[in-house]
Amino acid sequence: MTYDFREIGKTLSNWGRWGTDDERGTVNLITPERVVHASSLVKRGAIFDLGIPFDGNGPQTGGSRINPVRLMSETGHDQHYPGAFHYADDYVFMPLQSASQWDGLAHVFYDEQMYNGFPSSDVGPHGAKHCSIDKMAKGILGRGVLLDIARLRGVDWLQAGEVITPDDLDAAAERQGVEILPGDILLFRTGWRTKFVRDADAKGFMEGEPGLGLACCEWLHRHDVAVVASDNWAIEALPGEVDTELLPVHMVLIRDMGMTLGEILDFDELAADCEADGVWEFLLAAPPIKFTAAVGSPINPLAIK
Ligand code: UVW
Repeated sequence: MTYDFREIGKTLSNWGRWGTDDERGTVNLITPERVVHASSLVKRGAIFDLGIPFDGNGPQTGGSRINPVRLMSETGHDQHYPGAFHYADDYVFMPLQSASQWDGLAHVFYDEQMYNGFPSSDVGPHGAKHCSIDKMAKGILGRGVLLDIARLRGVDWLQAGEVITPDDLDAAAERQGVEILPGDILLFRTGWRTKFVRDADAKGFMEGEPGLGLACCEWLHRHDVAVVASDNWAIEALPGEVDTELLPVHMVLIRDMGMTLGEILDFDELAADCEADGVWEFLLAAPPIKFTAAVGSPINPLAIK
């Protein structure tokens, strides 16, 4: 199939929708009313940790992205303070994009423009002048909905390059008896993280992946989804549908629609619980760390039912 991602992006553009100076994009759809509603979804006090461990066993294979490296600057030994006091300190060296993370709105651009028409030259060695992740400091929290595409297809995981369509998203919502509402944080499970946990094959995890096809951009726009996140590393199917473009879904969602993307999450425990109790909606709390001028952020996402 031939896709003109620029044409799709133009049709679905949210530039100007929240003002010409907006730097938050579809996160604006999480209104105070939606937050109040999301908080009402906490019924049992059950908390699900959707983050992957920040350590050397992650899926990164090197090159521009490595797994987090943590070093001890103080171990508490050989310290001689007055009285009984000892302390330990550590620090971390890591790409902000190496484990569970938000892709911010300055992370991806094309034709010299990023979301809302800000020039891509705003991003340089010192970071991003506009659309940096710290602009999301008061997010990202709202009604989360999990669509389990792997369960829909009756497999442990989808295969690399397997494209998820709008019909799949509708079919998963119907099977699960859940409705997508404006301002939702949509999580979709491909099983790709499940495969990584089972195989510990970082190269296989990063070489390709199942994920959204370009047609899902219109679906996300039509449902006024605020944020989308997955258990794969780039949201979209790889290899993708456009031979000549690396990540066309990224370009439409981030640059044209102003949508923050969540990557490399782990939904397995949550999905099993949702399958057991039939409740696929919850409060989702995943604020970014407000690194000034950064284009993304690690997250510790929690689903609360
Ligand atoms: C790129 O955008 C290059 O990758 P990711 O979506 O994993 O951050």
